[in-house]
Amino acid sequence: MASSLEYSLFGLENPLLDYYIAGGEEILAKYGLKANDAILAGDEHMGIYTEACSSYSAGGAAQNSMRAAQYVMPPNSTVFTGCVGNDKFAEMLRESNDKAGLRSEFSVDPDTPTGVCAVVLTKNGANRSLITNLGAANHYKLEHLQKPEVWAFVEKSRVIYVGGYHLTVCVDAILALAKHAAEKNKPFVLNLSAPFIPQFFKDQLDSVMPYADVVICNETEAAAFAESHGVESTDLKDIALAIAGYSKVNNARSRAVVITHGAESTNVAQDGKVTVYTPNRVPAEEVVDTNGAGDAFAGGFIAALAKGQGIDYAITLGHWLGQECIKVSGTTLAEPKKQYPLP
Ligand code: 26A
Repeated sequence: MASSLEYSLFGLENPLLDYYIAGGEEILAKYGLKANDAILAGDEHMGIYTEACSSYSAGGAAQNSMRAAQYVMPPNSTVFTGCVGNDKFAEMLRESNDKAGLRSEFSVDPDTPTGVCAVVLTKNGANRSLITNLGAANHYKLEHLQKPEVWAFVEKSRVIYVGGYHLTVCVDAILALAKHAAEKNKPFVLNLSAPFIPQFFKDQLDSVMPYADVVICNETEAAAFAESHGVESTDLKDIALAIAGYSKVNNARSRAVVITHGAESTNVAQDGKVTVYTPNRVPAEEVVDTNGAGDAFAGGFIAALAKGQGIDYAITLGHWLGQECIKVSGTTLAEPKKQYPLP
């Protein structure tokens, strides 16, 4: 029998293949990159995709979150869309999503290669620099989302998750999902994704923000939001309250703003107050690399919402998946699956 959570979680963003580059610090210097950042590749960065690659794995921030969400949900709970090319990398993404139990509903642009993200790890994986060439992911269109066979999954969903990185791609598709969520009173969850989104895609972000029932970001994205939106404080609690107070379309739900901060406490603002949640520390000797920790956190958070759980549970499950992610290389989680220790 199908579970009552069947396709309860719908996600949209950029399906990317992560391309791990060997060479750390030297590569950062060669291409003028920051040790911990996420950027869109400019012409000056294109050479990086011809550097020696140590491994490939499925990436794309929201696609990672959706795989993480599926990790703690019954089979067939999650479906993800975005645009890929007609190539080997697209096949690798489909295979990896299939393996994780995440349903891929990709649109295919046969003329453009699947998007790639060069990942440069330094300081034993404590820092990661992400340089994305969106390729086909940049060609996602509203028409694909509106196809009856795709929109049926939107209708079926209980929670909708959009990675803010998609604000550079197709705001119309994001707004269609956001409006559906508001009409049907489903939680619409938006991740700010990277500092460059509130900095350089402010108008796009501001057009979607009124629909966001939950905003997830980390401390650097929160700071970038504050700076671009005239929030005169560097205190994460003040920023969380300011984002929560931004105008809202669906007033049947008050907005929750979740600001993660690595191993430090997570601040959650809702209804004019801030609650602080402290994650368990992963002992240093167990940390393999922190790439994808924030994606895994978001995955746990949205899985909990789809299961009908409240914020406390969602944060705790998010913290657990984030911790499990950093104990494993890349943006993946341990196989065979670990069981979430709480009921
Ligand atoms: C538009 N950009 C820059 C991006 C990304 C991205 N996912 C979607 N759009 N830049 C990096 N990532 C993904 O972030 C994950 C780590 O959090 C990488 O693919 C990586 O898997």
